[in-house]
Amino acid sequence: MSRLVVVSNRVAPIKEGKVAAGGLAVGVYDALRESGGIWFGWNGETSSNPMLVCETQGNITYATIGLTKRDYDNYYRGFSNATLWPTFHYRVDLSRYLRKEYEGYRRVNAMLAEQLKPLLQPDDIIWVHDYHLIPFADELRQLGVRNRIGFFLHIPFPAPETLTSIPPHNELFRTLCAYDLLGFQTEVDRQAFEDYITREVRGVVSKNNTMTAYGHTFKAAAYPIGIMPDEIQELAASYKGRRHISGRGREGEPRKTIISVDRLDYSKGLVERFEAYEQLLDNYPEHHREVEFVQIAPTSRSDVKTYQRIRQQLETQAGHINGRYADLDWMPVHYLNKSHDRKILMGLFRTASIGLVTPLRDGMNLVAKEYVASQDPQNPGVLVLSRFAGAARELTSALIVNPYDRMGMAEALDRALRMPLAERKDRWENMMRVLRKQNLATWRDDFVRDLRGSAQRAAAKGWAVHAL
Ligand code: GDG
Repeated sequence: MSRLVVVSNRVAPIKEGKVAAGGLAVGVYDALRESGGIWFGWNGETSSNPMLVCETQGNITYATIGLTKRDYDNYYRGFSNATLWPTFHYRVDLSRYLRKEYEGYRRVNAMLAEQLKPLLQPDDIIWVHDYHLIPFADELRQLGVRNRIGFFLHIPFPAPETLTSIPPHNELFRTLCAYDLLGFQTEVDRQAFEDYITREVRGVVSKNNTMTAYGHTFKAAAYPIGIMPDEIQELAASYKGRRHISGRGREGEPRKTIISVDRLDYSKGLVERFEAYEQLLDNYPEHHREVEFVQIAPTSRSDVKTYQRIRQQLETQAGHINGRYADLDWMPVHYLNKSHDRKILMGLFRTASIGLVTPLRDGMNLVAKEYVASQDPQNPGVLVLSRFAGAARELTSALIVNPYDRMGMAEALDRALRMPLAERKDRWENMMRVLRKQNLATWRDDFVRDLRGSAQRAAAKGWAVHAL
């Protein structure tokens, strides 16, 4: 079997047998372990003289390199996270464009391609991840690399009108067409990409998701990322450690917990969610003292200004709700910026009556899937899920809400708090079936199979499948 080379913005070596890391890292790691190969990317650090470092564990080589401060500012903080991230999440209002940052983005992609090229073998297949690395295949091609290269976009692919607000969109998406296989989270994202290709560049779409644009023929399809639901079920059930101490309600019953876990990011809809929770307390006084809301939001990208602003806003909102409603023995909102061990999180999900997952836009949202997988089959909680999360395409038995509708969300929370056991079980079983069918292994295997398949087709046609 040919080797797999995974390229991602961040590389975090995983120690054998450790399950602490998030789902994606584990899925990619498993694929690498199966076929052997390289995991290549940024080591997460800045340095004045970055050098490639290779570390081999078993059949996987971790090849990582630092970034100069200038490259970090332009490529990572700048074009990736201040232009592409907001625009792809439909927040053109938060997006900025600076030509020097785009140049830095292109420069880093070119540098990374140059660093990877000497490590490649002729029949390696290369799997590139996410929006930081759109031009990566094009840079490799310019260096003469002819291996098969696939790309998976973890975030949404927006409608063409939104994309065209990025000034160099034409050049950027021309480079995207240098891949052999493009993977999106949902059919909606794939369709948006097709719309861009047909409307903006007059590309041609043929059968089996094959497209031709800018002189390249490639395949574009949806590969929804999943989790390993049975492993999470086991992890959540085995957690015996410290739990969230929720007091007792008016009748002496334990309070019901509503839980949300997100990176602190404006795309996750935290502000709107806090407003909806306040609306629940305003509209339904019968839930006072009977319910509490736990929001875990580890900070991310804290050196980007918009992220500092949202943090301040949430602190104000949490203080405001608690100021209005808290009592000596009841704290309606618990807002925690600390990150938690994965096992603790899954344990908390299991005890929470409601998983509240309401992003304004999200490629997939693994938290929604993890909440469902953590539930006690005999007494499952209710998932309240935004229609704008990719996960809503699969988890149709959740209570689906529009995060812009504060009143609608408060009604859904009230309904979830009252939902009878039989209905909760029914919805949960439907969702577990979906999670088991389309899990992390199927996501990985489907993508890698299609990428290998395209390599075999190329070889059969006598195309060069080797690094020149
Ligand atoms: C991107 C896309 C897409 C969170 N807090 C803690 C913690 N987490 C874990 C969760 C989950 C992961 O982080 C977050 O994944 P999401 O999918 O929810 O969101 P993004 O980070 O934005 O991921 C997204 C994903 O890529 C995969 O393709 O679904 O749409 O934006 O696994 O559990 N884990 C631990 N402590 C925490 O405090 N251990």
